Amino acid sequence: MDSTTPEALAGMRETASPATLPADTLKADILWHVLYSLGRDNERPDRQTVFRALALALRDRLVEKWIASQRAIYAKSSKRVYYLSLEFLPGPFLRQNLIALGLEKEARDALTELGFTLDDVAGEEWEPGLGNGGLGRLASCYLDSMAALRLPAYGYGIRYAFGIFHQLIRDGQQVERADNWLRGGQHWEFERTHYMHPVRFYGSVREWVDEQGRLRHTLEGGSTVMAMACDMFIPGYRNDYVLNMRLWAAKSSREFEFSFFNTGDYIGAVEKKIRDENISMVLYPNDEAPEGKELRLKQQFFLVSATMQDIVRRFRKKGVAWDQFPRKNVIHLNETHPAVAIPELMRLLVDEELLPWEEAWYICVRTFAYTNHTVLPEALEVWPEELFRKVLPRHLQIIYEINRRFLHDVRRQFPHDPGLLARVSLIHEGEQRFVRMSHLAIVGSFSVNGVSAHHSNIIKESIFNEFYKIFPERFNNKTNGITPRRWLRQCNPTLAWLITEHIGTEWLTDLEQLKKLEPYAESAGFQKAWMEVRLRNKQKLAEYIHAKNGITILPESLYDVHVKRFHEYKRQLLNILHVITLYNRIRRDPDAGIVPRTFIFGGKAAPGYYMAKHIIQLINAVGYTINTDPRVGDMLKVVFLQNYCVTLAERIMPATDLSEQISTAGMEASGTGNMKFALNGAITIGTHDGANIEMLEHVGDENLFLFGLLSHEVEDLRRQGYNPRTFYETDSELREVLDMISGGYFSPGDPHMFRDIVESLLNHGDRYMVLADFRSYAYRQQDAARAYLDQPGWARRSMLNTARMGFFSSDRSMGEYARDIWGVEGV
Ligand code: RUG
Repeated sequence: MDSTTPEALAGMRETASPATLPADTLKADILWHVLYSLGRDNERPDRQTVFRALALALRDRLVEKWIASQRAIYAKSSKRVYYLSLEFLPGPFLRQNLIALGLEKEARDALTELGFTLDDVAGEEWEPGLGNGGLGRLASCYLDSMAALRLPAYGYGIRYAFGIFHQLIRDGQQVERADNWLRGGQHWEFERTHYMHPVRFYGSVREWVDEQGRLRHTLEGGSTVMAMACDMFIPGYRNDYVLNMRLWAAKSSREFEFSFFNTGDYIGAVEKKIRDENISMVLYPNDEAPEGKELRLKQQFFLVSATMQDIVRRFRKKGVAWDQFPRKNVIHLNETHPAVAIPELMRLLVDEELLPWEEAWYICVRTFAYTNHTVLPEALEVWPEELFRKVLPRHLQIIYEINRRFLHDVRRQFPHDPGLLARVSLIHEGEQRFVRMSHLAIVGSFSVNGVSAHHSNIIKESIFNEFYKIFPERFNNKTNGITPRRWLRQCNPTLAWLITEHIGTEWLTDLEQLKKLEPYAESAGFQKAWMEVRLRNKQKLAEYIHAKNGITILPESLYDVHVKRFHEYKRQLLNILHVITLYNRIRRDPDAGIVPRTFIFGGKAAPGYYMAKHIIQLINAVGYTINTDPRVGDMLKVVFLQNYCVTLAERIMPATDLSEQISTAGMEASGTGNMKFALNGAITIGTHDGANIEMLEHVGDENLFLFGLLSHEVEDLRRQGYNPRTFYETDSELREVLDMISGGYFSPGDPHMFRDIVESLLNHGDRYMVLADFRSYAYRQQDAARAYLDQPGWARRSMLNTARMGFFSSDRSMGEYARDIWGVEGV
């Protein structure tokens, strides 16, 4: 057998860890589940049925290991980590679970006997899109690493019935379709239909004095929804350790009321039930710009309330005093979205446990830790006070009390800066009042971290500078990371095998081991093997593109890839301006010696984000013009792959030559796509932003193409009065490109179609400094093209990128969180 095939890879070192169940058992289990769990004839099950049965057979194994892991945590009485996130983006589970359990080869064998291939069966899985992008995907990488490190951790989120929308491209435009990921049933999870917590919204607060003369608060009225636990298991890599990702689904409390069936208004009662269950119906599709919608606030509290009840229930079992709570629990807030957990814990301690405020607050600020993921002002979450009061009246009171005490302390600490109080207040005062969730999260947490060194500095120096002065000890950095199990071993099995053949398997759990590849970077034989694997990956992507988009691309061309959410700060627009520049050079001189390139775009725009959707349309229009222009031929192709998601990312990462990470400096908190590409041997063209800067430090500037303004230059330019028109007037290539877009070159049927894009650049301030960075980007692109012509040189750069990405493992990130923030160790 060819040793570089995925089949061979599946067998690699499987004997090193306990693959306890031989193939016939797995096969027997599949057939058993086909018959008894799915109720189908198991003589000739179809592919979807086999997928479901295999998932169930694996879930059996996962649950056994999960029980054992839970027992170990109890036995050690470990401090527990609760990771709260409104989003998780796990991607398909099948291959990950097989790899982690060491059952890939057995599964292949069992499926072969049943007349299927693993690829076919894996293709039946519909990934849960329970996140928008980077933030949710990071949470899933972190769960994988927590399991790998055997941390006593739990992930908590919401089981949205509809995840991030399914994107179609119709006539070049984004069209959104509902993502009904549960329609075929869910085979990885356990729905705990008898395991529910009540969650209370609305109502009014009654104040009263108890027999001991204490002022008490009771929420009266309002409505209650039940939170039902749905558990999904996250196995550690070959370590028999399994974590639980507990997702809450909303169930109407009316179902549990006798009167529900007795009511005179039966239909009305059913309508109310449906309204209650709407809470977990759909994920909000906004990345970076939250909307102040009531349902969203209810979702946040729904997650928080159910989770806090779970945590408290588990803590109570220990029978220790409340002051031990922070020693036994740490609650991590993934962004401010679950920050209402802070007043909720206060409410539990003060209103229900009757602890004095000071004691309760002492517990609170030793329990919570908060990660910030953005510096975009519009992404910092605020809630209209009125809305907050309506949905969570008691919590608003508590926030006011937290604020009163906090401002009192600030006044004492900084008596000579009266304006400071308004700036740091948890409440924004103005025509309308808003609750500032980031201020709440900082004041209520013992740790506040950014997600790259650069971003953490920006936090300290600008957006949260005043909090940094008040609480300097709270601020720290934890650079993001990605799991090498999914983002190399799973998505790029042939490269993973080539690496393993040379340096062994340790890199799978200690990514710094990839450094051992460095000496091979100069070896002609290894370079050849490396580039062969890469070419094969590129061929596969070419086949996929041909099948999906009907476009034929050259696998030997430079694959220049820009996949991520569409947002103006991520500057897909800058990329397409450069594409048009190349097009013009070819039009002027077809023999100009342009390196053949395939530009690949992918990503979703928030449905209400006009400009982002318009840029998608422009890219498709430019693509159509270029791909059908006979003068261009194979020299340039532009492809937009619809519905970018984890599954698609797994196809794209291994086949990319050049990775576009070109956000305006100072705006991308970290990025994690940048890491996935580089780990798979792509070379980055990027700005001095987010984690790109640390990647540069690790891979070396000869192996990464950096360009553009630095963050402080962006700020300076803005302060001095940035005039994008000067760039238009002085750069003839740029002018030609912009004139073509606004003149209707790419939209002959509607010449005005893209005029507002050019307007936004020339006449509305070019907020993201696309024009200011255009020329240095175009130069750097030329450097990249020249470098690509030297294939051995490119091979060396590619290998060194992979070899030097050890730092960017999420195992490293999680290790740092565990040691520096959480104070927990592996079980
Ligand atoms: O935009 C950020 C990325 O830079 C970052 O890598 C990722 C994970 O830390 O989080 C993204 N993000 C930020 N997604 N949503 C937000 C704001 O809520």
